[in-house]
Amino acid sequence: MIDLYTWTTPNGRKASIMLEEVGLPYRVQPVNFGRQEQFDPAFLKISPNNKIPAIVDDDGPSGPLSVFESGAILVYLAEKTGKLLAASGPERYLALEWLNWQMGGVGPMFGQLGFFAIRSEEKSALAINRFTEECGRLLTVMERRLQESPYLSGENYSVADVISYPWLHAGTTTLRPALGQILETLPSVNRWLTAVGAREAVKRGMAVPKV
Ligand SMILES: N[C@@H](CCC(=O)N[C@@H](CS)C(=O)NCC(=O)O)C(=O)O
Repeated sequence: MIDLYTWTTPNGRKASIMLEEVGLPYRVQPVNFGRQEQFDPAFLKISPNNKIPAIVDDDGPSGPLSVFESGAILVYLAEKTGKLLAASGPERYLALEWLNWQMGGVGPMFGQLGFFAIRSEEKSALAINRFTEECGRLLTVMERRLQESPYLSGENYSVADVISYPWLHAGTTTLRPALGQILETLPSVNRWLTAVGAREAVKRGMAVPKV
């Protein structure tokens, strides 16, 4: 059995979508930010960066294994099941490129845009402009990629799509007021959002945790 430590945020949902996609049984362990549970010493042993998501797999390669950072979790689950990441060859590296593009770009930039444009009481025009511009740039990179192929890593749905979906979805909901009209001008990104969002595993993963 796998324990998933998560909360109601885009980064947490990358891991729940992946668990739903690969069909492994898992138990949800909510880490309630309202109660600051991400700083509990027991959780820090699993996730030393005090962030969700993290997993503990009782049935790891050589006994129980904990994994933090969503990119590492998705690669671990893909390799455990042989799903959503090619074992070798160009397709594997394309998926890892776009997975890391999300990890280093979309996740942090969309997260900072949410902080400066929406959650922060003090509004810094410099920070808001900087992150709006960078998010817009990342979205146009994604549009160009999705004009070439149905999914981020090519012909097949992969870990790169799973890891990107929750932040792109946030772009259409909570971050929509900050991003403005840009998403509406990107037909391939919208086609991808509709296709990925229609997957049953994605719908189930996006509803985790139930609070
Ligand atoms: N790079 C990390 C980012 C994880 C992350 O930022 N998680 C946020 C929620 S979306 C968190 O746990 N925040 C709690 C805190 O900062 O105290 C990943 O992708 O796993």
